[in-house]
This record gives sequence, structure tokens and C-alpha cells, in this order.
Amino acid sequence: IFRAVIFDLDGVITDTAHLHYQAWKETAAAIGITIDPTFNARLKGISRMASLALILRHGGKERAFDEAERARLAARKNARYGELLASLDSRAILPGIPALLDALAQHGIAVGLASVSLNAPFILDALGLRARFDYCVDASLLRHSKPDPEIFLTACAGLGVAPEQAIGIEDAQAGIDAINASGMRSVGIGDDLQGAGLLLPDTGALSWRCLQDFWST
Ligand code: B16
Ligand code: MG
Repeated sequence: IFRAVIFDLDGVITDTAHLHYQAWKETAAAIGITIDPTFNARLKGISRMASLALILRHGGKERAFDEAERARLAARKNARYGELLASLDSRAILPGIPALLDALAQHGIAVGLASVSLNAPFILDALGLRARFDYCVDASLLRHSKPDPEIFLTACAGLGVAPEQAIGIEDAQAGIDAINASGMRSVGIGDDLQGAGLLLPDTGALSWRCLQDFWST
């Protein structure tokens, strides 16, 4: 049986994509760039500074903002995102997740978090889930972003398990690619992901039983 399950946060444990969108939309509007939900889908699983770079390119303004101005824009977006996060509590945990975390604890399976969000510890606290995770990767220490496997390899190392003994769960293509590149087995949440070992329509379909079945196939 597998020894660890490593979760992505946004889109797997909770879904704050609409709050990221709201904060980015306001920040982009302030510099004359309009973004819509279709464009926003491209920001899924992408780090804050990489998201900003995509937005500036989308608006044809990638040369108009130097590093210091980009840092200021990112800080502005994050401050607004933080305001929007204030209402987050355990009601925002996605279906299937509490029962799965219970089952993993019962069976002694290690649980890790591999989110690129620098707000991840705060979000886990707000959801009341911090104590359920044995190891959370500190995204500020990473040198490569998903699809590089670094974040998942770091999580495996932190949990003391080999990647071949672990399952990763992701909702973004870059995340599935990162899991596969790490040597772990991948579970995708959504309908437009390529290469997931197991693809489920939503987190409600996740369970201890389905992970066991997946592992034994
Ligand atoms: P922050 P994940 C990602 O979380 C989000 O999917 C992505 O949209 C966001 O830009 C990124 O976190 C960084 O978030 O600004 O809070 O550092 O899917 O890796 O859990
Ligand atoms: Mg995600």
C-alpha cells in the first residue's frame, strides 16, 4: 500500500480561484489591463510572480514594469487577496476531503501539502486543517515551479517516503506533470487534465477506497 498522500491546496483542499481572480482583476484594472474568466483559468497552479508576468504579457505591458514595480503590484494583489480570504472557514473545505483525511490518519498514511501558494499555512489554519498535515512544503524555498518535480520531491523527503510510495493529488496540468516527473502516482481532479494516473471529476469522488483500488491496479 502507498505510504503517503501529497495534496495540492487550491482546487483540491479548497477552492480560492475566484478570490485570486477578484484580486488580480482589480490589480490588473488599476494598470489598464482587463482579464476575464477564460484568461484566469491559465493562472491555476501558477505562482504569484509568474501569474503577474502572464497578466502583463496578456495586456502587452511586459516591458512597462520593472522588478520593483512588479513586486509592488504583487504585494497589492496579495493584500487584496488576504482581505478576501478573511471570510474563509471550514465550510470552504471541498467535498470528500475531511473523510479522506480521517481515513488516511486511521491507516497511518503520511499526509503532505505541495502548494505553490505562499498563503498556504494561513489558509490551512483558516480551514482548521493545519494539524492534519504531517509536512507542508515552504514554497518560498523552492527554486523551480511546477511542472518541475521539486515541490513534490521536497514533500516526499519531508515525509521520509520514497516518491514511488506516494500518491499526489492535483487540479492543474503543471501539477500533474510535476507529480509524474517525481516518480509518484498522480490523481487528477477535473476533466481537462492529460496524463493523470487516475482522473476524477471532482473531490467528492475521492475516497480511501478509490485510492486503494488505484494503487492496486
Ligand atoms: P499565492 P496551489 C496556487 O495554489 C493557485 O492555484 C494559483 O492560482 C496561485 O497563483 C498560487 O497558488 C500562488 O498563490 O499568491 O497565495 O502565493 O494550486 O498550488 O495550491
Ligand atoms: Mg491547484
